[in-house]
Amino acid sequence: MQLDFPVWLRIEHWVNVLFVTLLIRSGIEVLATHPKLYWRNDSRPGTEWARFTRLDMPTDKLYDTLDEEESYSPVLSLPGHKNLGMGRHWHFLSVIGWIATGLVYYVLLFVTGQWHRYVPYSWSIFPTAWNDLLTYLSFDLPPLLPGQPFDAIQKLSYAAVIFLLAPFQILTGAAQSPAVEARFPRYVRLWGGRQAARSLHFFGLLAFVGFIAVHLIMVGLWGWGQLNALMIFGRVRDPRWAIAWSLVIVAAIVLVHVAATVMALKRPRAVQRVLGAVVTGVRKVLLRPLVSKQDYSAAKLSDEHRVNGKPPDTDHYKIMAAHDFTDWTLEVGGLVRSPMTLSLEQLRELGEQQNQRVLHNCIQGWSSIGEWGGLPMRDLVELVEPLPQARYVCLLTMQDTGRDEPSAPGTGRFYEVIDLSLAWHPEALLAYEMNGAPLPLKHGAPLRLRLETQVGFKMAKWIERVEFVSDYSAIGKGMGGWREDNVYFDKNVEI
Ligand SMILES: Nc1nc2c(c(=O)[nH]1)N[C@H]1C(S)=C(S)[C@@H](COP(=O)(O)O)O[C@H]1N2
Ligand SMILES: [Mo]
Repeated sequence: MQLDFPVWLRIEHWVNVLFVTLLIRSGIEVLATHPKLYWRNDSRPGTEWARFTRLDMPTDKLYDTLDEEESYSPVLSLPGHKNLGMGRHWHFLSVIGWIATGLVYYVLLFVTGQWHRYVPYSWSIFPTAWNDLLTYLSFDLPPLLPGQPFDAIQKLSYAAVIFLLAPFQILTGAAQSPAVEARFPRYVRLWGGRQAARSLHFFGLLAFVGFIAVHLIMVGLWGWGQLNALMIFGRVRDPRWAIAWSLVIVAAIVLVHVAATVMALKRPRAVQRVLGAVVTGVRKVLLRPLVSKQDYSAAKLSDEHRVNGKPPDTDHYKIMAAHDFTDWTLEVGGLVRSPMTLSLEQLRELGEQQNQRVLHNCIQGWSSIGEWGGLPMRDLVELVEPLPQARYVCLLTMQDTGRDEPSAPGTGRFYEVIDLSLAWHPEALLAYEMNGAPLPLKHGAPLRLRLETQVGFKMAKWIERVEFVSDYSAIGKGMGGWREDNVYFDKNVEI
């Protein structure tokens, strides 16, 4: 009887344990930043079908989704304590590692013929599995399939995890990428929408946790030492050795988790730089080429578009608002041939107004659909004629976070830097209208950015200056935006 597991499979198994557990903990961190699940794309407050928070939001004043964030323990989430930026870096690094491991696994499974063990190829496995279940329920162990190391239930559950659950998590994960959603809106509809994909991704998490729990119990029942001997040495050996080695391996995995957590909490900038570089490399190849093709129908517009960030709390801003921003001006300068200062009126007359009905994706996980009207970025770029050295566009806002958002983990003027190449995208928009009316104050009046393949934080609101630059390392803390500087988000955020 061929019971042995080839060495590649044993290595794959333990590497997989590492990545899946990293994915689970970092995924919980991502969930913590908006611990509510919805079915509908508008993520309307109160319509969540599940919530993992006790925080209640005020009804009498403006709150934003940053106020809804939860702080979980580092034991549960990677790294815990409201560190979405770090959680995402670990999640995406692990996704890359996990998918790479999975691809190698699939290939080797079929090349070596091991697939026989994992792919059910006869219907008779179902009645056998039913009998096995009855055996388990009478607290007995069922027989193994002839010539195979598993019983029927085991075989079916491994097949389900390998060929259904893992692809399901990848597909529902991809359905949450704003770039994928912007380019393939129908694909997201296939899952029932952006929030349904997020909810399903959560079910996938539960399924993985459930599988791991049952798997561990079963290994315990069948004999921890015996089965670990097979998965570590590839053959039956003294179970005491296997138990010792299994503990060493588990300890090593725990050590990686502890190191990842401690690094994220103590050296977030280093983690951001190193992991961000890896993830950005992959993201730029896979997602950067995608261009938004969204055009939702008017009926799909969210009655209530969620908000992030609090408006400038100054008399100057309030007076401008009271005057419908007739005394506001936009400065456009930096590395351009023709710098200009534009009033709102002039900006409106500069080019033809473009309208787009699109899904907004906050990095925290909520979404809403809105219609935005304004001047395409490329019209402005063509007008001011950037010099050849210009590679980025920096959007400076009137919002001082220390003053306007005191609970924010940072101070200073909110700004964001985008790659100049993104400014040419057909749906890169300097919006002055929302849903057919002048931009509301909370959504960034008088001017905000729309960048439909990126997550929401890049779309600076309350803009007053647009600067073309060759380098952003001297702006703020040099990471390419206020959020990048202060909460360690990645600068390239197609997911
Ligand atoms: N100036 C400024 N712009 C900002 C923010 C902010 O805090 N300050 N938040 C960003 C984030 S995180 C998101 S999700 C979107 C939210 O846009 P909305 O409030 O119009 O939905 O604005 C972005 N623009
Ligand atoms: Mo956001």
